[in-house]
Amino acid sequence: MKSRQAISIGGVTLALTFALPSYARTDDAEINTIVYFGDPVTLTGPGNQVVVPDEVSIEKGQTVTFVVYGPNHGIALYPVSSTTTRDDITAQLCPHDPATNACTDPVFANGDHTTRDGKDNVVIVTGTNPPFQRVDDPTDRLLATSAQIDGVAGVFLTGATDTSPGTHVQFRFAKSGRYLVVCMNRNHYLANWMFGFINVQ
Ligand SMILES: [Cu+2]
Repeated sequence: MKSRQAISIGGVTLALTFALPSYARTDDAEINTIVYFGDPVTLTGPGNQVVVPDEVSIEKGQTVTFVVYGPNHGIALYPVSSTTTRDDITAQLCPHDPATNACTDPVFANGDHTTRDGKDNVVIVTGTNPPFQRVDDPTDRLLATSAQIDGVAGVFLTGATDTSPGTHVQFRFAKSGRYLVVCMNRNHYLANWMFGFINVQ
């Protein structure tokens, strides 16, 4: 959108053109926070399987855009208690070798695992794989990008590479609270701890 304003200076009329931001509606002061879903620098392997930053705070009504980097990610979002810590979650995921930071149990991601929040409320029950190919518990979930329908698992998102853009998933947080965002790829979440938090105040 452009607005034109005519100004007369010394008998000479200048037509000035002002370029405005390219949003569809410029009267809304939209505040958006970007969270990288997959490390934007390390594009493959376990090093990619992180949420950056892994904790953000926004105001109620604002949006987060998850900018996907790297392959085979799916996004799921769950409310959790305000007291839930990162350690609360990782204690329920595959133990990591302190030296290599790698999951110590190669079949962990296919097992049935429950994630509870800081108040001990059940947030996610994964079931086993097979048949459940994703981290895909719909209970109280706000968003899922790669859900399984009957036996068919939804595809993962297209992640950006060095030369091509990826998926941008934008979500508006209408209610205050603390939210857990996890990767729906069982190996990414359960073995490699791909999750983060969004605080909405
Ligand atoms: Cu992932």
